[in-house]
Amino acid sequence: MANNSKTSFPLTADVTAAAFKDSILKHLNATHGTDVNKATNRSWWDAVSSALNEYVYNSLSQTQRTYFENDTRAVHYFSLEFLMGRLTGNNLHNLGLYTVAQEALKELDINIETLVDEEEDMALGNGGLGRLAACFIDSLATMHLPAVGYGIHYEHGLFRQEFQDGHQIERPDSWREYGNPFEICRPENVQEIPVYGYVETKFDDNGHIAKVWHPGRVIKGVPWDVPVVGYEGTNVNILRLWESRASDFFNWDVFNAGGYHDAHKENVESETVSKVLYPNDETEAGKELRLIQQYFFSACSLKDIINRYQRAHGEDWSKFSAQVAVQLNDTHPAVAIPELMRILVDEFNQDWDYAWNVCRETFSYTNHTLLPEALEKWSVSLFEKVLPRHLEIIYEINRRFLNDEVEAKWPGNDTIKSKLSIIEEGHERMVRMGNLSVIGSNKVNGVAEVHSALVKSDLFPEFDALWPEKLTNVTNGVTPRRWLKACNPKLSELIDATVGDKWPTNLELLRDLDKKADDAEFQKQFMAIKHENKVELASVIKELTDVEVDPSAIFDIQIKRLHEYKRQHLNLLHIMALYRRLLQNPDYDMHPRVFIFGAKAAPGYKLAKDIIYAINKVADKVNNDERIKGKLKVVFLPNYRVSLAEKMIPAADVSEQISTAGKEASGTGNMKLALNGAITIGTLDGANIEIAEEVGEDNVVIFGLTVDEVKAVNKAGYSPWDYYYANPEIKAVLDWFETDYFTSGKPGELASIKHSLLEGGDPYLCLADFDGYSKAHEQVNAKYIDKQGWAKSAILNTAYMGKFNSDRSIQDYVDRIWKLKSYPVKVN
Ligand code: CR1
Repeated sequence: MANNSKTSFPLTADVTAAAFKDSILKHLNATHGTDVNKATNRSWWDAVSSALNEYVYNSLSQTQRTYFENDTRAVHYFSLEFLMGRLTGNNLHNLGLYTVAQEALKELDINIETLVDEEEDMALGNGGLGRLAACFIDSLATMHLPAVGYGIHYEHGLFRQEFQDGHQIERPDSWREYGNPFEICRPENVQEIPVYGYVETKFDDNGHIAKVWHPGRVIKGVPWDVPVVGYEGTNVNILRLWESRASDFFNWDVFNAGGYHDAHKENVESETVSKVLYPNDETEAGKELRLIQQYFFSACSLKDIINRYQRAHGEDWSKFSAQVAVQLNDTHPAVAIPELMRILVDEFNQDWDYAWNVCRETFSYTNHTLLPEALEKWSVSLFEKVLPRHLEIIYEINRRFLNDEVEAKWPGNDTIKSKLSIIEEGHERMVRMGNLSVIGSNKVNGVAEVHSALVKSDLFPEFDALWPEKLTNVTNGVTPRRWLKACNPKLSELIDATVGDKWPTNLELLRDLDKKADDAEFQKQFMAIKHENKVELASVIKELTDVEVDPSAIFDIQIKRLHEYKRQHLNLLHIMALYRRLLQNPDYDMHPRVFIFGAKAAPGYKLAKDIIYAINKVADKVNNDERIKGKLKVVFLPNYRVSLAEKMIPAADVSEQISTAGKEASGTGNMKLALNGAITIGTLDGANIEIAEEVGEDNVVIFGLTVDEVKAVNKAGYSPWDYYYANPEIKAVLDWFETDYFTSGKPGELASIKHSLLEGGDPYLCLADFDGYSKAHEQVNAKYIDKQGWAKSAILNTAYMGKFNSDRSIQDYVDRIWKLKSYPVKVN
């Protein structure tokens, strides 16, 4: 009987579907005040979440107790973004309760998939950086490591994307409009955060200088805890997200002096801090509010950490850095460095040198990009206005660093001093958050081998010379729990049956699949699953875009933020070239292809939005052109997000990873797609290089300029016009943009793309790489036609992705940076 099936996980081994069903019914009424007759999907979802939370909270308490009793060293992952996606399915899977819940719901006549579709994505991030943070906290919990994620409890996550006549429209995202069953408010841990105001210099009784900051406003930080359930459920860590509110005590003054309206204005301004996530990705925001967000969550988190530390160690700071590691996810939380200095020096009267050692041992920094426009800088005047005391501290950090460390290494060298200074001189003086992060950290890492090498050679060469041990690499990874087990149940089952079910915590076990790569029967099963996943995606495509696609075509997928360096427009140029070839020669030899895109453009990034529009317009034309007999289809799925990625990735045949070499720090979508058996067409950039090394050159299709060649081309003086005149196909396709072929009656609507690639200088070398890309696609086509060859390559991609497990990344962080010990909670 279905009722009696049990889980294989220790904590939930005795949970039957019948018991889980009873628990759902109990919570439907006792927790959510409704009953089977009235319950909506939302109520059922609430009830399932509550039933699930019984196990989560139990493990959460036990985990916290274990860490406390062992006085464990912990890592604190400071990140302005956590792109969590949905939690219900993930938590059920990680607790081993998915099948049990599925059966329980079936008896209640509810389809579990419909139910988990009720949940809004928790989209508190933009792209790779935020999703990486989410994968990392999953791995930390799974590996039983003491860790807290710290971030902002945004009221609105990344905007919801709609298309109107092909144009991107941004709508607000309200992920928790009616509450969220997975978060717990913790009023006992509220913090007060001062901002603005001025600094007073005082002399104490001994004639020592003391600095007193008189803030202009105080913002209240209210923590919300999201339990992070490790695989098998024994350890549950927390993600603590700060919501800003107006501070009560401060408001009284305003209220008494200025009356209701002023007090209300204060409220609104304070609450604005956690209102929205900045939707920019890899571009600097440069806004006062953004700096306040960064300070607000860093300061709340440090106070929280110090409170916890003081409960065990009082004011003995000598053990602080032994207990506390803080990882700065990019420079966004770098203001935590002067904040910890301020706390130690101003509030706890510690000696500067002593405090500085504590800081440097506590912080480490991950760099996620080399793009100059993403390297954060704040004007000195803004800093002075918002954080006057921190600016003074930064000046002092900088003065000591330049006078002592830089002077000792390069005596009298002002050129190097001005390059390494935290302050950039110029008509507007700027605070360089990258330099601050390197100077205040113990380790600095890039996120893939090639990227880390470039961080050393191009971005921070002098820092590397000064501290040869400081700069290091940790290649990114993705959690196989969400990105294979949960999102691709059919393939997971086949893998379980082939190599056993231990792979979700030891992805290297997939390597054994290589023994089956030539086995015709296994190939058939593997490709049959891919086909079923494609059938499912085809119905999602139909539902979202009304376009019919044939699941036996090649599904070629590019999913990532829209950015010139990621070159969705190179993909588009090639699609147009294929279209043209088909028009010119209806017998043009190609297996039917569906090009599928998913991407959001930053709302202020005009060209990125133009590229979305162009893809949608070309799609319209191509999809409705009977002359090409359905050989080519193009779809752009709206509102790309984690939950949509989970539907797309299992259905991909081809993974587009085509950034200009040297620009994509790592990429993580490339790993997810390959793990699910897609074959990469890619440049030698970021983690593509390591993926190619792992899966072997027969199982990827590499093209294009290398990092060194890109440098050489730019040095020699690149002219896109040379390619325009030399290659008639490039010329024809670019000229097409200026006609009204795709925008009937409105010629020139797509001209900005041509313009950026010619007059604009083609900064990302699309035209230089076009020919290589086009030939690489011919290779893909030939490869696909060889059914067995393709199946073998697809299997080997899955088999050889072991390295790209985020557990391996976390182990590297532990070994090279955090030095943590694991504390598995004992199961009684
Ligand atoms: C990089 O562009 C990388 C992620 C995670 C992004 C991408 O290649 O995989 O970080 N960088 O490391 C980023 O968002 C602000 O920088």
